[in-house]
Amino acid sequence: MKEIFENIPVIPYEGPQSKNPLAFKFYDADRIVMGKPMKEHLPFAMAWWHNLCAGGTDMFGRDTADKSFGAEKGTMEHAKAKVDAGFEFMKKLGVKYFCFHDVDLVPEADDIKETNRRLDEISDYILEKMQGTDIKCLWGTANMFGNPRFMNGAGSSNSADVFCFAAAQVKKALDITVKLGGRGYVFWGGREGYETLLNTDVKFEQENIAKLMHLAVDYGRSIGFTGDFYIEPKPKEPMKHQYDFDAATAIGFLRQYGLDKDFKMNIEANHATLAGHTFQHDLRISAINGMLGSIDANQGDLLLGWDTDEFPFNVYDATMCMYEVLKAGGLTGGFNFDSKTRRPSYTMEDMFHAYVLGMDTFALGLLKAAELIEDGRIDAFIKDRYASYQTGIGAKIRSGETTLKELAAYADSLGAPALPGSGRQEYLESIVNQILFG
Ligand code: XUL
Ligand code: CO
Repeated sequence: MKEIFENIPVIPYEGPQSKNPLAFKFYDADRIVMGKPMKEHLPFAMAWWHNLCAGGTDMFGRDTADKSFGAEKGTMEHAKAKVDAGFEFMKKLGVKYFCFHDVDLVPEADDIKETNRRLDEISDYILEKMQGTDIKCLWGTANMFGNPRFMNGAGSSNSADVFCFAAAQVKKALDITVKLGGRGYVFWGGREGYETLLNTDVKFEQENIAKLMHLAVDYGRSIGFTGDFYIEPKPKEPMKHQYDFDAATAIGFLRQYGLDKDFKMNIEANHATLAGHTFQHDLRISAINGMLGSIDANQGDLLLGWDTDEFPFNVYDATMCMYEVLKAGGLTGGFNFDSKTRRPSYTMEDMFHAYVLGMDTFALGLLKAAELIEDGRIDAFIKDRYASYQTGIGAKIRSGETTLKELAAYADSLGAPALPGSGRQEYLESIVNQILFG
């Protein structure tokens, strides 16, 4: 078969001194880090939508990038050309997973039965392509936000008919995910939120979202899906207020509706920052609740207030992300580049440069996070910071063997309490810099 990315070779690892734009400087797939090869720490995935579909259209202008891959857009030939392009792309980069929305794979027809027939056809083709490779599906999802019928949400729609369309899409997307051996299934609540409380019954809508998720779990388990379901929290955009605001909110929702055994979080960096958190914060909240499942790897721009989906470039953030991931014992999911090249980066080469950047950023993050952990100063500091709970009154508080009365008497006996130990933030930040650049 003729190559689509004709001038692009298989991307080699050449090391930090290399000036070759089409080589990895830090991502060395087989290098062992903390007992495991990098490629196992970093199961990277290609996002079908950004990489194979998005051409750079924004509110003010049309596509700059040509993603026709030699076929006429809107046809099944084009859908297949995207599969060809995607597999060539992943092979050349050593990316082992992909993620998709149903309508990334095929053009949506007017009739859902025809869309589903197209999905059957394309998933047969993808399965064929997967054979003889070690490329797998990380997760699938249904796009329940693009079609005008979802203007008021999917599970949260005021229309029961729309709810049924959402259910039909989830069912089919689950079928395809299972057919392709996907590790997970994502719910990103695209329009599951509201614009104004003047027309919205929040409780009713949230109950319905939970119902849709329960129906999905029941169906998924009945067809042999053993992976994790994920909620991908996001506070806003496209809706003014989205129900899955952040990890803490989504985890509370899952527990409230009895979904916490089947669901974990898919944390996207740019969504966490839109919620006013750091990426690391939402990873930590997920991890301490046993719900760190998967990651949408990208970054936002703090000067802009929207979901810019940039390729990860910030090594501090990647380091702190990998610090959380290593501490959590790894991901059951992976690192999906839910990232797009900037609109003026419109060539095929740019697609590769972007993945080289993203993969190298996370490889660096992994190396530096491992060094931080092996260095031990941060862990030792944190342990020491809470040392007053190891013995005496502190130990009694932890073990629950005390009363408010006893604590008050203890405070009385102290008179004026000593200040707690210094937080030493500047010292700790200098350790991070030393490890990053020393
Ligand atoms: C949107 C977003 C989605 C989800 C999947 O902000 O992140 O692409 O990852 O629906
Ligand atoms: Co995402």
